Amino acid sequence: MKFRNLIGAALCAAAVVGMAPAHAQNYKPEYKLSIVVGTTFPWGQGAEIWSNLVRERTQGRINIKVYPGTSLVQGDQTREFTAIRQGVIDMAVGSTINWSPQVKQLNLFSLPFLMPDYAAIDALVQGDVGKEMFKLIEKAGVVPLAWGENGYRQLSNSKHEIKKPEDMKGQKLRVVGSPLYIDTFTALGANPTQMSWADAQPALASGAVDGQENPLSIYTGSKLYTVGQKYLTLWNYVADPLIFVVNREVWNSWSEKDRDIVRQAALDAGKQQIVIARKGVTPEDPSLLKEIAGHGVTVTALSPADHEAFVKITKPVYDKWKKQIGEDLVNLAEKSIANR
Ligand code: X2X
Repeated sequence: MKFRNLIGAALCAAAVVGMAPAHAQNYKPEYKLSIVVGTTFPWGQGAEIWSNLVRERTQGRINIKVYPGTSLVQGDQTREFTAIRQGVIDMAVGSTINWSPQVKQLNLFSLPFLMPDYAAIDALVQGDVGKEMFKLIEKAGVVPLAWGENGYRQLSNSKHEIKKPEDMKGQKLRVVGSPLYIDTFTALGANPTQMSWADAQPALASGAVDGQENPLSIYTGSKLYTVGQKYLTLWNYVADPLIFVVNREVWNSWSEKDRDIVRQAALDAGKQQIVIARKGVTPEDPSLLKEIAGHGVTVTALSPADHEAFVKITKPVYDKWKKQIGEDLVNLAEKSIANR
C-alpha cells in the first residue's frame, strides 16, 4: 500500500470511529445545567432529580451541576435558549415563557385562558402538540427530551383585591417573556413592564412595581407575601410547562447508551417533577393555599361570571397571537383540549 493510500485508509477509519460512540475520555468533567429558580422549588427539584439519576445510572460518567438563578446568562432568562444553542449552557430545565422569544410557537402556552385544567395541559404536552413543539425546538438547534411543569400562573399585587379586569387598572405589573404578555396585560388595563426574575424581586420589595404573576410554588418559595404581595387572585390564565433539554454538540458527544440513559432519566424526572409541581394547589390537597392564607394574604377565587369577563377582554389578544404562533398549531391545540 502506498503512503497516500495508507493515509486514505486511516482517514476512512477515523471517519468510522467518528460515527461510533464517543469514548468516556471525551466527556467533560462537568455539565452545566441552567434553571431560573433555586433547587428547593419544584422546578429546581426536577433538575436535581434528573442530575442525580444521570449520575447514578452512568456511574458518574456524566456529572451534572445545577446552576440556579440563570447565573450562566447573568440572570437574563430570555437569553437562556440562545446560550444553550451556543454551548454556553450544556443542559437546562427551562420554561416555555423564557424560550418563546427564540421559538415563537412556544407562545402557545401563554395564550390567555387556553388551558382550563390540568387535563388540558397534559393533552397538549403529552400529545401531538408536544411532539410538534419538540420538532421545532430540535430545528432551532437544541435537543428536547421531556416535559415538566412550572404551573398555573396566578396574579399577586400589593394594592388591593383583584376580582374584575377593572381592578387591574393602572397597576404596574412585572411580566417576562414575549410581547404577548405586554398585550395581555395592556388589554386588561394594567401597566405591564418586562423584567427578569432576578430584577423583579427587588422591584417588588421596593414598590417599584405593584404586582406580578407566577405559579404559587414560586410565590411561596420566594416568600412574596413578605414583600407586600398580600392580594392573590387565582385565575389560571396561563400555565408554563418546563422542558428538559441538552445542547446538540454535547448530546452528539455521548455514546448511544448514555443518550438513552439521559433521555430516560429526563422522562422519569419530568414525571416526578410534575407531581411535585401540582402538590398543594388542588381541591383535594389545598395545603399550599392554606399556608398562603396563613400569612395574612387575601386569596381570591373568581366567580364564573368574573372569569368570563377576563376571558372576554383578552380574546382579541388570543386571536392576534393565534396568527403569530400559527393557526394550524393553535387549532391542533384547541382540538386536543376539546378531546381530552
Ligand atoms: O420569571 C418568572 O416569572 C419565572 C420564574 O416563572 C420564569 O422563569 C418564567
